[in-house]
Amino acid sequence: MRRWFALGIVILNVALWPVVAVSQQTTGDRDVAVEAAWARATAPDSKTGAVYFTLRNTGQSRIDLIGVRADRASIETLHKTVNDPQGTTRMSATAELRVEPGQTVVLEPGSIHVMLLDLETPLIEGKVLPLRLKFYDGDDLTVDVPILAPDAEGPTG
Ligand SMILES: [Cu+2]
Repeated sequence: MRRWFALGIVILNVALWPVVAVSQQTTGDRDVAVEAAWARATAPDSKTGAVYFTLRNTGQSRIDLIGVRADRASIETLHKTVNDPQGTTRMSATAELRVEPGQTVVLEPGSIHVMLLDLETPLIEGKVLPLRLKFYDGDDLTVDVPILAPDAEGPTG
């Protein structure tokens, strides 16, 4: 009995790895669209990864993204890449991401991204990483993030 149960879990896990080109989801009481989510595959020995997506506010009220969670990382933060006057590129943590009604925020390389630290397993090309987004009003949203090639520049090219 227990063995069959375990097998069921394995089949369910396989079913949860769909090939998703674009993630677009909307929550119930408010309009949040997460589009074009993607991540680069990571090297086998790498403990860090980054996730990018477009966050669109199609509703009437402000959206505050206050947290992100991925099961395979122990720390997830919102980062912003900045170039200081000396020409050094640094990443700094951003506590939240605010999107006003009608606005769109694009997370992309060299700019805002979700930083995954202390990854338990590498991000493998062709797989999908479920990422939970937590909003200030208590809503959360799970996005299936397609993992692209290590040198990918985005979901379309
Ligand atoms: Cu970062």
